Amino acid sequence: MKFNPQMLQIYLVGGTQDTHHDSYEFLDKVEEAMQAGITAFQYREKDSSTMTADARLIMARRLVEMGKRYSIPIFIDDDVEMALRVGADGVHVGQDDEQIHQVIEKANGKLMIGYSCNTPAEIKAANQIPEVDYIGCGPVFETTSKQDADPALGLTQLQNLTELSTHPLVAIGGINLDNMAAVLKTGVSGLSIISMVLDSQDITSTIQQIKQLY
Ligand code: TZP
Ligand code: MG
Repeated sequence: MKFNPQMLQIYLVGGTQDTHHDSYEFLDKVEEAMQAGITAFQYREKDSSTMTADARLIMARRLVEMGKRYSIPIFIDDDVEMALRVGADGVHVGQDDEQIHQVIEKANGKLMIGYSCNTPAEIKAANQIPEVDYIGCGPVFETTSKQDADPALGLTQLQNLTELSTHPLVAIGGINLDNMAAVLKTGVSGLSIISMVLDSQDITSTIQQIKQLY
């Protein structure tokens, strides 16, 4: 699948740690979100999770199959080998993960590339890498979904980073129904979210509300 910035509009991120380590609940919620109209999904299974490497691989394959059914791109967090193995559409790489140039080389043009940046220096460095498709930027606000999250950027700094970046940017971290419109006004291409969707009592209605921003 070829990258298009519209894919960033409603970009759901998650793993079983976001549904109390319940794989069935996780798959059901992701499927409801796909039906309701998310524009991309990233499988992010964290170390705190109880899943084995085999179980993660099986989960990734199911998500890729689900993504195909709904024509929604699937990114794998921080594991280019797994992304290639399961036929995912892309890989997302953080600053502390495998070196971006190494990931790009391994992906060999077969995967879309997302890269986390949250300082001006990181954004400028990413501007020099044409293979990067989008930048994930955050946390914008405080979040409980990432244990090693950096301090919150706030909207002004997010807007500065958006203006500095030549790649499209997706905002992440603490985005909810009350602040999402303000986040979008900074000029980002989309909203990346975990708990607003995966903790919602009504995922379909939550996604309908996000859709109305566009
Ligand atoms: N990276 C920066 S913040 C974050 C990640 C993965 C977690 C975002 O989760 P939530 O629940 O949308 O705040
Ligand atoms: Mg990572």
